[in-house]
Amino acid sequence: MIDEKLEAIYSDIVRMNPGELEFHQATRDVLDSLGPVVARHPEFARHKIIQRICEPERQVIFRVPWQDDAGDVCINRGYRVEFNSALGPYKGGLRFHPSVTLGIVKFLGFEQIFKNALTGLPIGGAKGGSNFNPKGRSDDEIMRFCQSFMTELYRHVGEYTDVPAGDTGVGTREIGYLFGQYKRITNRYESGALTGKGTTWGGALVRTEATGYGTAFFLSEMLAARNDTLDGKACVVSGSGNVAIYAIEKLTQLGARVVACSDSDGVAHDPAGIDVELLKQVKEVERGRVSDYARRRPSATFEPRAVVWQISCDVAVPCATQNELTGRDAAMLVENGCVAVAEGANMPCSPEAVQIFQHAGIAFGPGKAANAGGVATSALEMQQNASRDSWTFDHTEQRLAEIMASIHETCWLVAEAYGAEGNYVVGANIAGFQRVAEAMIALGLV
Ligand code: NDP
Ligand code: 2IT
Repeated sequence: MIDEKLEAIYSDIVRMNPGELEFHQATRDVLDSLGPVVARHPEFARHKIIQRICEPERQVIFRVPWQDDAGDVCINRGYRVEFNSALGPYKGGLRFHPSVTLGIVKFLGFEQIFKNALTGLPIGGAKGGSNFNPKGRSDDEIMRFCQSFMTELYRHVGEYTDVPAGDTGVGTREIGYLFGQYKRITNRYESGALTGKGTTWGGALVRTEATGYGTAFFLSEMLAARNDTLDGKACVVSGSGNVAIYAIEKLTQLGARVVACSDSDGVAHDPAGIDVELLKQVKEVERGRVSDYARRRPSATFEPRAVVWQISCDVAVPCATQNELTGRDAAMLVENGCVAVAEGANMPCSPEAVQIFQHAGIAFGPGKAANAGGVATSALEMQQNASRDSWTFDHTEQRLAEIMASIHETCWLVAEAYGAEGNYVVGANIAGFQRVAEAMIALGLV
C-alpha cells in the first residue's frame, strides 16, 4: 500500500502524465515500497527526490520517414526518453513494436533507472524506440528504417551521453544498421555509443545471452535462499525471443526442464523439454515462429491462442511483454504448485499477479532485479570498448553470474533491513532508489 505522504506525489504523476497507464503502474510499484525510506531519510523529501526521479530529464520525439520495398513512403514515430543520469550516461534499449507509445517508453525508462542502479555499474536510465512493426519486413526495409531513425537520434547519442541497445524487435542486425549510420554521420568509430554490437565489430561475448542467462542465475539464487535448486524443476517460459531463448538455454544447463514457450500466435508445449538448438535455428536463423518449432519437434504440440500459464510447472519465467501474466494466470500457477517466478521481461506480471505470488509466499523476482543481466553485460561491453579489449566468454559469463548474485544479495539484505524479509520487490525498489537518490543529492539541484 502506498504511504499517505506519497499519495499526493502519485496523484500529481497521474495528472501530469494523462493516459500513460503503464507509466502510472511502474511509478506506483516503486512508490508503494518507499514509505519507510522517506520516514528514515527526511533529506529525500527535502530535496524532492521522488518528484525529480519521476520526471524524465529529457524526452525526444521525432518523425521517422522511410521507403518500403515497393517505393511507398512510410512514417513512424521515434522516441528517446533520457530519464536519469545521476549514476552515469543514459543507458537502455530501443524497442521496435507497433504498441510503442510515449507512455510505454516512459515506463521502461523509469524501470531502467533502478535496474541499472542495482547492477552497481556506472549507468543512468533511458529507453527509446518506435511504433515501427518489423514483422514481415525485408532486411533492406529494416536497414532503411534504422538509418532514418539514427539520422535523428545520433544528436542525442554518445559514449558519454546516451548509449542505446536492443529490446523487443531490436537485436544485433538492427544495432548493426544503427551503428553503421551513426559511424557514417559522425565520422567516428565510437564503439561505446551503442551496445549489443556484433562480436566481430566491438560487441561483447555473452551480451546476446546475458538477459536470459542472468534471469536463470537470479532464479537459482532465489531457490538457493530457500535451500532449493533448479535441478529437475519443470519450467514454463513465455515468449520465444532473445530473452526467452537464452533463459531456456541456461535453465536447461542448470538441470531444469523447460516444457513450454510461446509467441503472440500461441504456445509450443514440449513435455520432453525444449530443444534449444532447434528453437535457435527456427527463431534466429530462419526468423520463424514457435508453430514451426512444434511442427519439427516430434515431442511438441502447438496450441494457437493458448495461455502458456495453464501448463503446470514448478517455475514460471515470463519473457514476452508487459502485463502478459494476469491475476487469473497467477492464481492458476499457484494452484498448480509453482514455487518461483522470475520476470525476464519488463513488468510482465500485473500488480494483481504480483500480490497473489507474494500472498502465496512463493519466490518472486521482479524484472528490475531478475532481468538486469542484459544491461549489466552492456556495461561490461562499454568497459571493454573503453579499454579496447575483449574478454573471453567464460570470464564475461563469470562476471555476469557474480553481478546477479550480488543483485540478489543486495535485494535480500535491503528487504530484511526494512522488515520485509524475502520480498524482492521491496528490496529491489529501495536499493535501486537509494543509490540514485544519494547520487542526486551529491550532484546538487541539476
Ligand atoms: P524479442 O523481440 O526478441 O522477443 C519478444 C518475444 O515476446 C517474441 O517471442 C514475441 O512474440 C513475444 N511477445 C511479444 N508480445 C507478446 C504477447 N502479447 N503475447 C505473447 N508473446 C508476445 O524481445 P526480447 O526477448 O528482447 O524482449 C522480451 C522482453 O524482455 C521485453 O519485455 C523486454 O523489454 C525485456 N528485456 C529485454 C532485454 C534485452 O536485452 N533484449 C533486457 C531486459 C529486458 P511475437 O514474435 O509473436 O511478437
Ligand atoms: O530492458 C533492458 O534492460 C534492456 N532492454 C537492455 C538495455 C541495455 O542497455 O542493454
